[in-house]
Amino acid sequence: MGQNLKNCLIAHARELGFAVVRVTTPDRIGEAGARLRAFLAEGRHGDMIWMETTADRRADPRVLWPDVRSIVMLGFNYAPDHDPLSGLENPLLGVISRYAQSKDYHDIIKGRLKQLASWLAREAGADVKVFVDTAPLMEKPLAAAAGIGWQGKHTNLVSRTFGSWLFLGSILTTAELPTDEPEQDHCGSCRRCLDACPTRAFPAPYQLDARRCIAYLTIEHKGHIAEEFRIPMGNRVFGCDDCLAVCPWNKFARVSREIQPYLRLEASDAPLAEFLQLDDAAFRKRFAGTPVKRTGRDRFVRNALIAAGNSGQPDFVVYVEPLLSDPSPLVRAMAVWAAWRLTDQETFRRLRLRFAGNEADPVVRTEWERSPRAGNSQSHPVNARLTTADHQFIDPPR
Ligand code: B12
Ligand code: SF4
Ligand code: SF4
Repeated sequence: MGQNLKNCLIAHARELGFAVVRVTTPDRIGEAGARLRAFLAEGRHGDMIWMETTADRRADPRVLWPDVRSIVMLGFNYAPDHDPLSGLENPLLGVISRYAQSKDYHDIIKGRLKQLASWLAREAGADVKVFVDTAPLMEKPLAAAAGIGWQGKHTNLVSRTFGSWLFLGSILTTAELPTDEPEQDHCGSCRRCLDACPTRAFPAPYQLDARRCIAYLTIEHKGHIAEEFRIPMGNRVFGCDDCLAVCPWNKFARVSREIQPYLRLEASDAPLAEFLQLDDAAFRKRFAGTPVKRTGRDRFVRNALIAAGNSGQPDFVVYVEPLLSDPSPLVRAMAVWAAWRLTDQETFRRLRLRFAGNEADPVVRTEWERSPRAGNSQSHPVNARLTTADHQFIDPPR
């Protein structure tokens, strides 16, 4: 009976567009809870305080729901039809991570999960709860325990059939379903993802310091972005795909048909000039229903200004200049940095004379105190890798 039910569940999940579905139990995430605590103790979650406050539930799904007996883990394929890193070499573009170039994946998956869970509840006469990154669960260790893939050295789940491009979702249930075996680690001696990271966010293989990750800096981080990360960010304005995209297991991935109807042209890589001109209303209109809306306009324009500063295109000053008097200090600070990177000494002095006197915000004032640069930004091409000449940098162990 259990296996029949599971077979029907798998068939039903496939009809709903899920690429893979496997089952585990809540007690199988091994070291993950302890490693989460170590991650939090090191402060690697930065200002994602919600990770701290929900740690007990994350570390053990039975704390979240004591009655849970089985966890159905599902993967939704979003493999791109082109190299997601192709925009990085064009300094006129702002690059948006592949996962954010469609309708918000929570919205794509949630309805399907609910349908599947209702079916399961009916057939099994069991209780169910549905989650897609919406509850304090450790989805990657659960997916690894269910055998969807393994956590690669970049910490994301890698699948032998879908590479790095799976969104994860889960159904918790009181039904006792037959479980699947975990997948083994197939990273071997490869370290491509570790070497590809522009900000050296991996203190060791299989560990991420979120505070250094461009996904965190551009999406989650609400404050000013520290100077050491600005040049390595290149023209990435929302998220980052570098460690995912270089994984050799992606060669087995099949371009996702399921994501096609949800792709949103307005959220694809686009001219930085457009991003720099967004006001609040235009931002909300452009990114409604996509993950990008999460940052709000000010943080997004902050990111776009960093990309402009890295562009080596003095022409961008025409878009940067109006932002020197933007109401948001986050925006003004990065406008000063971008102007400093893009202009010659005389122009920067002129701008400072015009704008710095009215500046009340201490952080923005500090940005204005920079010595004008000799020469212009041509010496810093877009996506230059970090060099000691650019920054004082504390090198994490490799
Ligand atoms: C917080 C979070 C982030 C944070 C922190 C990421 C992180 N790696 O922790 C930030 C904002 C940086 C982020 C970025 C991204 N995220 Co995110 N994120 C999450 C979230 C909400 C929680 C992850 C978590 O629990 N982290 C805490 C750490 C401690 O857990 P962990 O990563 O599993 O850590 C393991 C390893 O470090 C390892 N470990 C630690 N020490 C040691 C030592 C040894 C010896 C070994 C072997 C292992 C080991 O064990 C830990 C426990 O398993 C999940 C959704 C969810 N609810 O699970 C999505 C999720 C992980 N994110 C996702 C995605 C897509 C991304 C991005 C790709 C988005 C983008 N393109 O910009 C990037 C990828 C960056 C990266 N390299 O991880 C997907 C990943 C899908 C997949 N196939 O894995 C998830 C699952 C959301 C979803 N439902 O699809 N994310
Ligand atoms: S998402 Fe980008 S910045 Fe973050 S760990 Fe991966 S390569 Fe590094
Ligand atoms: S790039 Fe290499 S080391 Fe990184 S996850 Fe893929 S196989 Fe593992």
